[in-house]
Amino acid sequence: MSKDIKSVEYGLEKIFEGAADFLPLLGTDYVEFYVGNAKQAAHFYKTAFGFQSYAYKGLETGSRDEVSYVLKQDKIRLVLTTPLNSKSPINDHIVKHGDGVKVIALWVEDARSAYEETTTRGAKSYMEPTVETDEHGEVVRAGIYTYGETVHMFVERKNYNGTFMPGFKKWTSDYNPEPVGLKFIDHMVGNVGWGEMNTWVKWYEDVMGFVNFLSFDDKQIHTEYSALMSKVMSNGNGRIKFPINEPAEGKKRSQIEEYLDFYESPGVQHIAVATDDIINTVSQLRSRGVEFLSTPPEAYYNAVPGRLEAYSHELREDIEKLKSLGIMIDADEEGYLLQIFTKPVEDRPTLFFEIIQRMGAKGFGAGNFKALFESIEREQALRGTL
Ligand code: TYF
Ligand code: FE
Repeated sequence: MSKDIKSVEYGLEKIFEGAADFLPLLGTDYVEFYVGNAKQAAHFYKTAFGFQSYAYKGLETGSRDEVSYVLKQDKIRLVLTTPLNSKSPINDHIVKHGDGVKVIALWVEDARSAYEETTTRGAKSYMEPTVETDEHGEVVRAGIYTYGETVHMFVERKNYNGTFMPGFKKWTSDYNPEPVGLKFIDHMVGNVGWGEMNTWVKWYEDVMGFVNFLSFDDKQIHTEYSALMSKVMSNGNGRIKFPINEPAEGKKRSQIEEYLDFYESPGVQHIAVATDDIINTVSQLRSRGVEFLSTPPEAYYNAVPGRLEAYSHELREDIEKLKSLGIMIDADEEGYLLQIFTKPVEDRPTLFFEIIQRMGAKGFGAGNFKALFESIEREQALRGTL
């Protein structure tokens, strides 16, 4: 694993050396999906993933062209948006990409400054600073484009104490499935085209002031059949982490290429959500019908104790339970991590979720890449896309 770590110490309080402070980010504010049927998507994320009803806008609130459901689980907010007529530009997004992530919203102190600092550094504007108000105060938002048609929205809410945002009403429902223990977004990964990874690495460095703190090349990320490259970008306080993947030549089709073919452009590949009890979270998700990639083979689990011993970490969880749920284990100097990946959550093989529990480790599961990618290839083979 090649590490160009420029940080003194990774952590919420420590600022990476070299990371610029012209764009202070407080965290992820929300993730907005454009979907074909927001009502049904909301039901799915409540029933299957344990999200809670939070806010709503639609015909009842005076929104004539689109409907949005906001779901919440601990710090995570998902917004599911669908058009109400054929004139909405949201239709074009859905026609081209299918259901997918349109907006990765970032929580800031000052949205005008965030817009100013990034657009003067070359960001393409999506939305100029816009103030929305209601009786609970004001929210200021501004947006810039990143890869593909994906957008970063800067959200300033220091003068707002209502539910979510002006234009939304609180959404209460009689149907409230239990949360499954999802806490916050650990990282969100973007897939970009052939030869474009370094362009986007530089974009995150120059425009957003991020640093590249981990890199994996195709010699590290490959199976017998396929390959990819990945670089992890982080902001200065480490709260926002965006790995960027690019396909690489292999004997067969890279999973990144498959994504690009079906999403028909670069876009968000996976959302990694953190839990502090992955055994319970994954048991719940499985019983609610969430589909995960096939379980790694016996040989994978046989190698786990050695991997942990190499770094003198003691596994606190029961390995038999992890194995029966298909959860993978990776270790590095600082600790270990537990992770598992869902199958794509729509019919196109595009967006999927990762469930992750960090036990000190700050990496991305490089030791699991081979088992993971072989599992993805088994799915690709079934789809005839390998
Ligand atoms: O975010 C990561 O880097 C890990 C591993 O196509 C990964 O979750 C990397 C590439 C990929 C799927 C998972
Ligand atoms: Fe990941």
